[in-house]
Amino acid sequence: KKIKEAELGYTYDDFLLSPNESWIEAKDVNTTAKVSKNFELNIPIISSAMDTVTETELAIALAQVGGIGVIHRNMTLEQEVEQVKNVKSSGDLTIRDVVTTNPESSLDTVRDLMEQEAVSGLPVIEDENLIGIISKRDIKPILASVSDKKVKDIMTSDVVTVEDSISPLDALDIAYENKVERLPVVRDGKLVGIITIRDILNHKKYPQASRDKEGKLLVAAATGPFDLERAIALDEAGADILAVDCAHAHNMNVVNFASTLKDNIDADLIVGNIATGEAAEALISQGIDGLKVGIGPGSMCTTRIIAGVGVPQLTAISDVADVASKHGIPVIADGGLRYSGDIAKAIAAGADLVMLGNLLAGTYESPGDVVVMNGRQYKQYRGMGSMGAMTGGFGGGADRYFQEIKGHMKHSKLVPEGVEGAVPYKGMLNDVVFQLIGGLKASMGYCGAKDIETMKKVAKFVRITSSGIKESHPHDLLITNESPNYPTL
Ligand code: RVP
Repeated sequence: KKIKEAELGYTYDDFLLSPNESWIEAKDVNTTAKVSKNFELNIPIISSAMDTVTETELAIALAQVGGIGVIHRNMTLEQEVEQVKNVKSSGDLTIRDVVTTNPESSLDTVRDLMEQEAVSGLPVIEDENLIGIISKRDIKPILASVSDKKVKDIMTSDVVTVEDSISPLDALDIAYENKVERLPVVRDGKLVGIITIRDILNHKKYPQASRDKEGKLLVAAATGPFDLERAIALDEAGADILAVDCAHAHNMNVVNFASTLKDNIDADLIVGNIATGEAAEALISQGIDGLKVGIGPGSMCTTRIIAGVGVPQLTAISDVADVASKHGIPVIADGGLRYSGDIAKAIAAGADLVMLGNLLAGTYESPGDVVVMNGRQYKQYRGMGSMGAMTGGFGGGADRYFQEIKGHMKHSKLVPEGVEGAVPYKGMLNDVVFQLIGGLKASMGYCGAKDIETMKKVAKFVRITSSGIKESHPHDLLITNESPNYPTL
């Protein structure tokens, strides 16, 4: 009876999306998606918290193009805090560590300081207050002649300053209007930083970037299901979102601890992974801000083989989304995505966005070096439940799978649920993301969906057979020129 009553579970290859009547062009669709209660992204992509996927560099690159990275936790608390801070400060329009001078300084000293620090202007500070600004241009003609003038004699005292909360566009307007290259940022007469035109223009290079209210890049960070200390430290370091990283978040100890974590942080809290509507209900009742779905679909995951447990991913997404949508909680489809078409199917099944491991591993910005095998370039990609990740880091792999690493523990005492491998080197992340989002937009055009919410509503699935899959992939030819969005391993 148990077997007879068992439901069929479906995944990406079991369906295609049916083309709909459409009044929308791919180029006009809006891919804005909610990642958690309080944060929205311009593209529906979040990177996996894995030690071969997300550290500072990838988190910055992904936030610049409109997604968000989750810094992994297979490192010490201090290292993870440092990485979060690095992402936050990288996107800050305001330079906060400013080199300054004082009114009594000699011009020789100022020139040397400018050269040493490679800056062309210095704010002048007296009794902690900003009283002027001096630039290389001001001192050059004077230094050509013998002079005993001091900073106070030639500085500009009528300084154009701005507030901390200024937008890049307003800052640019003010800089142009006043013909100045740098704008000191002042709070109660005191200097808190400086904005330069160069930084404003750099900022404008990434119009899609995911930013907080102060203009800094958004970043998420992984924490253990019971690691309150790490959660608080990451929150204080400025992480916008914390992601509880756990293989089975319907474990009731994890569920119960979620509200303790939530009560102790300002950041939004995403919890996962789950694969059923009941798990979604349980976690939502704890006040969490986002859910992560996926038990076993990951490309390097062996949970379904080792434990025999999991739910094919489209069924899991759909079951969780049915519950989450009633409460307005975003759903992240985590793992198993191989092509841009899978992203479209995940959203059509009810996900708000996708979490990518494999598709972002192997980019220039992912951790690790490129290796060459048989004349092709690869980068390492391994599961956080693999033997290497559980023993090679700081336990961030092991406790995800409720396993404990003790000093004397040998490999033979751990039961891995993931494998270690390599993926082809893919080049720069923004090129990879461009293809993925291009494919999603094409799909939304076919389905007649102007935005993600509409895609969830109007996209229709058609069930296919193994012949359908065969027909879908390129067939009956030898691929002679690999396509950037259809890699062959
Ligand atoms: P994929 O993108 O298919 O490579 O899957 C990535 C996801 O797999 C991660 O976001 C995580 O949820 C899951 N994962 C990570 N490690 C392991 C494992 O060792 N089993 N699984």
